[in-house]
Order: sequence, then C-alpha cells, then structure tokens
Amino acid sequence: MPVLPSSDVLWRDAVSVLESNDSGVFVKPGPRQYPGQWNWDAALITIGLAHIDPVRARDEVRSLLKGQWSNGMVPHIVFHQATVDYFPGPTTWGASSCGVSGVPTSAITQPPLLATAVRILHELHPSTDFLEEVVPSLERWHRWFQGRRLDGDGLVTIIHPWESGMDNSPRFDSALREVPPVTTEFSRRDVVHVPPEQRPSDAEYEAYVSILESLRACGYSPALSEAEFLLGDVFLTSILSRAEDDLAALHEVLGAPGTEARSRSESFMAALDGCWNEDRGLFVDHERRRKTPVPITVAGITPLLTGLDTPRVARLVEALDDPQRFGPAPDAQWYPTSVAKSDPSFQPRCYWRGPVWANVNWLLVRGLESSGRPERAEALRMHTLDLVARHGYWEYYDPRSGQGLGSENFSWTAAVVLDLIARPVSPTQR
Ligand code: 9WN
Repeated sequence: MPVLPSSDVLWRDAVSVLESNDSGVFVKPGPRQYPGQWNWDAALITIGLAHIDPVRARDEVRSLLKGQWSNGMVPHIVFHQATVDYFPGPTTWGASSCGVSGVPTSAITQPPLLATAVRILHELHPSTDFLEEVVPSLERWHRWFQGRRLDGDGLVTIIHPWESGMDNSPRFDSALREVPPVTTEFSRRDVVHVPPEQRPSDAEYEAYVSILESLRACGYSPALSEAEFLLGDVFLTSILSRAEDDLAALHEVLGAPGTEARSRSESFMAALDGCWNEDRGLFVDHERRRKTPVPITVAGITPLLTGLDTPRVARLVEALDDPQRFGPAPDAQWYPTSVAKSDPSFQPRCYWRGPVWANVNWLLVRGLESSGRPERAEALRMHTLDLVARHGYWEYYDPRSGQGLGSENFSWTAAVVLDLIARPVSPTQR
C-alpha cells in the first residue's frame, strides 16, 4: 500500500496512535484533551479503522449511535460515563441530555460525516447485516436535520459554534457578539494540557457556555428564530449534502430506493448555489441576523465535497493555491490555512483561526477528487502526508513551520493518514 518512501513508518505510527487512544468502547480524539467520543472524530476514526480492523470500525459506529436521541439527533459528544475531566461535561449539559440507551451526551450535533464513513467501510468490507443495523439510524439523523436545523434558505443552520466543528473560526465572531453574558461561573479544563494561546479566548468560551445555558433553558429545542446564535453554514451543508448522497447509495445496497436522500442532497446543493460569491470566488455562509461580511475561511472551499462540475471549481482551486489566501507561501509553505492569510483575523497558531488541519485536508482531497481534479487532489494528498511525516500526529499545525499544535497523538490525523495512504486518488470519480 505504501506510496511514500517512509509510508510504512507513517502507517505503523498511525496504527499505534489509534491503538493507544482506544478506550475499549471508543477511540478518544486525543490522549488527554478530549475524554469522550466526539461525533465527526468518530466518523473519521471509523474510516481509519476500516483499513486495519473492520470489526473494531463497526463497533466505533455502534458506540456513537448509542448516544442517538429519540428524536434522531446524534450528539456532538457521547460521554459514555457520568464523570469526565472535561468542561462542559454531563452535569453541565443536564440529566435530560442522554441517548436512548441512557448514555450521557451533549445536546447539540456536529458535522454529519458518519454516512460517508459507513459507505467507505462498506466498500472496503461489505456487510449488509451491518448496514441493516445502522442505515435506519443514519436516516433518522438526516431527517432530524430537515426538521430541526433548516431555515428558509435551505442551508443547514447551526445554533452553536461547536456544531460546526470549527469552534472559534472567525466566521462566528459577528454572531457571537450578540450573545448575552454568561450567568454561571465555570473553570476551563481545555487549557490544562494545551497552551491557552492555541485555544479559544476566555470571551469566546463564555459565549459558548452562555449559548449552552440558553439552550438548556428551552429543553434543547429552540425555535430557530429564537436561538441566540444562528448561522447558515456552508461547511455543514456541504458535508451533509455529500453524506445524503452516500446514504442514498447505502439504501440502494439494501435494495431500497435512495431517492429521498438523493433529493435532499440536491436541495442542499441548490442552497449552496445561493452562497456563491463571485467577487471572492468562494462560497460564503449566511449570517442570519447581521449582514457584516463573513471572514475569508477555508469553509468557503468545502462545497467541492459535493462533486461540483462548474467553472467555479477553477475559482476554488485558485483560492486554494493563492499564497495570499490559503495556498503555500514563501514564509508559510504548509496549506491550506484555515483562515486566509490576508484576512485580518488570521492567527497562524490559534486553533481554527489559521492553522492547518489534517481532517480538512482530507475533506478537500476527497472533494477535489469528486470535482474532477484528481491531479490537484493527489498533490494535496502527498503534501498532507509529508506534513505529518515530518511533524507527527498533531491536532493542528502552524502553517509557517509545520510545528504541531493542540493535542499530541491525535486520532483523526492518524485516521486520515491511513486513508490517504491506502486509498489513492481515483482519476475518474465525479
Ligand atoms: C468542543 C474533538 C473536538 C473536535 C472539534 C474541535 C474541538 C471541542 C473542544 O475538539 O472541539 O467540541 O473542546 O474544543 O473544534 O472539531 O471534534 O476533537
């Protein structure tokens, strides 16, 4: 399988990161920083495990789905235990916050990559028994988005920055300014193992907790018009559009029509169409309440995941390669940065405000592949493997030096490395 001279070492180390983070029930995102099972981490980890242990990969999906709520939502964190060294943990989210099987969870969701992961797992190791077990849960979750997170323009609307997975992205700055002050005292646990300057600020954390408080006060069931934080999210919409397509394929494997899921996917693509910004050559989120310009972030390239076949692909690739925006520059060779270097909010070492993230690179490799740019996908695939080979399995990376930041031995970085090594770019996908 190896594609790089050093890929056998890369492979072995990636396997050992996943093994060392395995709690027995789920693979933790990192050894110390994140003690629960996070939703989109679990999907990526499933893709990694699919290459080394399909039985364990299926269990990863089952563990996440234990947290599914009776209304269909799959929460952003499934804690699996009542006490964890994380804030906000199960007590803060509240007793009503648990999956049908009684497992404590958070009460918001995260990027729905799971159907995509299950499809990859099935293609590598077919099991219709497993699909029969999990496809109905995936269908219920995707329908939940239709009922609870769709606003007039057809985009997936997030009600907390944590739902996006890109927590302190400057995309959320303007909406966060509207959030009222937090009323409870709390102590941050996320800056114990990671330097505070690489994490969200105290003001951002206070806003995150304030939104949580208001959501808890309404039983985690806000009317979208009343939610304190609202954003029509191009990133989540792109991921769900792709996932609907993957879910349709899974329905078809089981002999059922995939028509509904496919038509939901098409509606999301139509909604994304309305987010195109010709001046920027990027897709742009819809700010629901204020009309301030949204900062220029990598989220704007991610509709590639839906398999675009318009001249817009060339504009997106231009942005990806532009040294002023996301591309390699003489003083910052690692790319894509999570925020454009030219954007005033760019901070190369702060979390989702500048660093390079291997999971985003994976999404873009697969997106370029699906949008008819295999040669560009291949270049980004090799670049990402090179970054990890030189600097190790970190949560995110400084685009200037490649230095690893955030949590060490990070599971999704290991998982995407396995997939990037084992599934080379396909020249013909569209
Ligand atoms: C809050 C686990 C998660 C990722 C998110 C990432 C970060 C949590 C945190 O870690 O978020 O959900 O405590 O900062 O932003 O994408 O899923 O890896």
